[in-house]
Amino acid sequence: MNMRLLIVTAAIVYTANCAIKCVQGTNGTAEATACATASETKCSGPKFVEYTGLSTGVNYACGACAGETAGVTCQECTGTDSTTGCNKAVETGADFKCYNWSYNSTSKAFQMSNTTTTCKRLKATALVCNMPNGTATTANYKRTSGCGNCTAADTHCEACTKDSCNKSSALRLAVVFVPLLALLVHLF
Ligand SMILES: *[C@@H]1O[C@H](CO)[C@@H](O)[C@H](O)[C@H]1NC(C)=O
Ligand SMILES: *[C@@H]1O[C@H](CO)[C@@H](O)[C@H](O)[C@H]1NC(C)=O
Ligand SMILES: *[C@@H]1O[C@H](CO)[C@@H](O)[C@H](O)[C@H]1NC(C)=O
Ligand SMILES: *[C@@H]1O[C@H](CO)[C@@H](O)[C@H](O)[C@H]1NC(C)=O
Ligand SMILES: *[C@@H]1O[C@H](CO)[C@@H](O)[C@H](O)[C@H]1NC(C)=O
Ligand SMILES: *[C@@H]1O[C@H](CO)[C@@H](O)[C@H](O)[C@H]1NC(C)=O
Ligand SMILES: CC(=O)N[C@H]1CO[C@H](CO)[C@@H](O)[C@@H]1O
Repeated sequence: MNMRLLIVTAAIVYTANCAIKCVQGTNGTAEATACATASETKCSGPKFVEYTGLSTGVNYACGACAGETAGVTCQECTGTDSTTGCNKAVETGADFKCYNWSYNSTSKAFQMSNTTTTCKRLKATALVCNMPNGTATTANYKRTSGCGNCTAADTHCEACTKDSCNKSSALRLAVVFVPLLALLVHLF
């Protein structure tokens, strides 16, 4: 066998084995493994939406996002032969909680949800809750979730940066006044 033939043969063998590696499975825990189809160029997986979390029902897989336009619940990337996988599970920061606010058309005012919602974030993302301000209407506060920042469209919106911080001011006043009242009652 001459040298040139050897190189060509080696190149063919190399190309044949050169399938990209993607994380595969229902969760992102597995190491990336070689794709069954050698011509595959993309990996895909569930999309992480800031403050909402990972989309459900989308698998980690070889190939482009199936059945939908990439970017809604699924995201794709260009594969390599690294066992890390370009579609590896994202690193998240600690969950936090916020109250939702919804408009009550009977009382004509925004009211706070009785329970908090768990908010999800990426590792480097700040903790933020939002709430309508005192003069907000459905036209200028359109958020349905208290998790995350105010958007530019929500002009009558305030944000705060502590866990469960976006409580109603009525509740806050009660917290301040009850001990004060108790003190006054005690004094007189
Ligand atoms: C992820 O999926 C694998 C394979 O289905 C399973 O063995 C493993 O327990 C799962 N891990 C988690 C954290 O759900
Ligand atoms: C809306 O406000 C009315 C009047 O204050 C109250 O009776 C009703 O329970 C509120 N609705 C909800 C869903 O909280
Ligand atoms: C919170 O709970 C009260 C009492 O159970 C109820 O009247 C009110 O409608 C609830 N608020 C919301 C936003 O669901
Ligand atoms: C709510 O925000 C708007 C826009 O910044 C402002 O004009 C309005 O005074 C605010 N209302 C309250 C009660 O802070
Ligand atoms: C808050 O809003 C989010 C998004 O609309 C929803 O998924 C969640 O169930 C709500 N939580 C509460 C406590 O109402
Ligand atoms: C959201 O709010 C946080 C905390 O104030 C801030 O650090 C971050 O830049 C804001 N993000 C956007 C997209 O405005
Ligand atoms: C209880 C509490 O801290 N509520 C906060 C909710 O968010 C608004 C907007 O920043 C703050 O002003 C409130 O203090």
